[in-house]
Amino acid sequence: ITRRSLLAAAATCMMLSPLAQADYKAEYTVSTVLPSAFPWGQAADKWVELVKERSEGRINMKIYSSAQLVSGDQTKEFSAMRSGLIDMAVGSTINWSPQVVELNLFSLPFLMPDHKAIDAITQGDAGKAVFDAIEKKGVTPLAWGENGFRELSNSKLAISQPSDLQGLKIRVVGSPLFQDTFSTLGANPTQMSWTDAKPALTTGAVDGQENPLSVFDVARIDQVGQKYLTRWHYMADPLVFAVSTRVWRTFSPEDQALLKQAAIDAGKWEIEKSRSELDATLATIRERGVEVTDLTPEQHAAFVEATQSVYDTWTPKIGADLVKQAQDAVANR
Ligand code: X2X
Repeated sequence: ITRRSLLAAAATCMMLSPLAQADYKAEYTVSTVLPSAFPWGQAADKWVELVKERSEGRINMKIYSSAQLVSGDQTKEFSAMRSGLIDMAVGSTINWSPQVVELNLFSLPFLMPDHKAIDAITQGDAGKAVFDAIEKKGVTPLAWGENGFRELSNSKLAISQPSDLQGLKIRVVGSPLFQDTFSTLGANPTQMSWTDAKPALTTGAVDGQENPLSVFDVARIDQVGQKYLTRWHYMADPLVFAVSTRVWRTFSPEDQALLKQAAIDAGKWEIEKSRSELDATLATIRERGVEVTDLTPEQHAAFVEATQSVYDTWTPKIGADLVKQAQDAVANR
């Protein structure tokens, strides 16, 4: 290596990022499953924008949506972040739950009846315990966002009681917990990625799926034969803004604080925005001819009762203390 080529290399580095610290990357990868048309993608957009602005262009992040950094396999996102293949992510608790068993907390059926219940968990001691669990696995969590309450759609019938699910093939993703929830209701759950979900609905390989209203709306799930939608609010998946801990350690304390505060602000903004859009989204879905079913308190209670076995199986895995902490937070909200 000549002195001249070293100088040339140094000059190139400086041209790429004149103000960056020596060990900073010119660009950091940010993984998401859903792109900018969805609240999830908008949460990531906001984070990137705030960081760029507040760091005056020193820290640049680039979003790779549709879980493309893990070839569409959203359940591999966490492992890829842990190993440093992905620098950062705005990810769903569902997709990370295969690696962080505590994240199954949010998938326990009917644990969280409303938005206040979600906040009581994420903003309290249970939320801190969940963040500790993520941290122990080599990823640094910074803030919460929201994918939303997941409602059940299908192509066959209006579902208002557990027996209506008998024999229905339902697409699920993430954790074996979902196999248990839908099996105990008499359905046939099939695990597949989001990339495969719409084609499977189109061909009728599956009869139904569950996702937040915003996802049903923006992805036009009504156009793939999903005529019935039951607003059963059986669970909600928060989003987590996070950085691979290997990457996190390379930032100065000031920039760590900057990244974290930007994530908190972006998450708050996205949670408020997505909640405020729910009524309009529901109206749009109805206008498209989808039959929407709301449960009576009795029907709701029947679903709660029918899924109790999921708690028996999963409470010991998630941690009895954490489940109790979350239930107390919900009760005292
Ligand atoms: O795959 C899904 O259903 C989605 C997009 O909601 C998640 O990534 C959890």
